[in-house]
Amino acid sequence: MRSAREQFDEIDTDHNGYISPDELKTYLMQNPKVSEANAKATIQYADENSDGRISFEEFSDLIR
Ligand SMILES: [Ca+2]
Ligand SMILES: [Ca+2]
Repeated sequence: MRSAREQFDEIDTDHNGYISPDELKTYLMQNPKVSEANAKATIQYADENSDGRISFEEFSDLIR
C-alpha cells in the first residue's frame, strides 16, 4: 500500500505542490471505467475550498 504522499506526488506531475484539475483528470482517466464527467465530479468533490486546485490536505481527505 502506497502512502498518500507517494500517490499525491505521482498525480502532481509538475510537482508544484497542488493537483490541478488537468493533472487529476489525466490520472483518473487512465482507468477506462472513469468518464470525463466522473473525473470532473471527483475534482469538484475533492476541492473542498473551491480554489480550483487540490492540496495535499484535500487529497488526503479524499482517499481516506
Ligand atoms: Ca501540479
Ligand atoms: Ca482546494
